[in-house]
Amino acid sequence: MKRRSFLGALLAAALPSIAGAAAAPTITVYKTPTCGCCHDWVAHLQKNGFEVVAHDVPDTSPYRRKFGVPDELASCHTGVIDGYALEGHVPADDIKRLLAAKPKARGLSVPGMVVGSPGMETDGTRRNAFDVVLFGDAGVRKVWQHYAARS
Ligand SMILES: [Cu+2]
Repeated sequence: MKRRSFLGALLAAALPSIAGAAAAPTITVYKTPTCGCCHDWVAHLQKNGFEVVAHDVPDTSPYRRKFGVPDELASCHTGVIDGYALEGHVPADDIKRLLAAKPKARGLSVPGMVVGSPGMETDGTRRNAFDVVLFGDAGVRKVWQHYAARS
């Protein structure tokens, strides 16, 4: 599995045009091994057509730093796709829109752990309101998508 993903990465690096045409873009995810909601977020991505390569790491903060996620936007896991960071429980639709629009930014974050965001579902359809934040360097922040509360 490790070896296969390494070969996949090599191929993607060597053949960017072919990789770009692939139907299922790959999201690399860094999470801690005991994180249940991280696992559920990965399942949400897969259900929505993404390939996911998940790595269990003891601490995700070095990956946040590596991919330019500011501390105040931190959550439980850090993903990366096409050079964009994905922090926390970002919905698959917002990632698809990001990849289509290709804005000049570092990535998307759903800071914290919002009840009702993908992978954070509790009872039924209950959801707290949350924003998916598009972030860039020098403190640039934009609301990429707002989700209203639901009971
Ligand atoms: Cu979480």
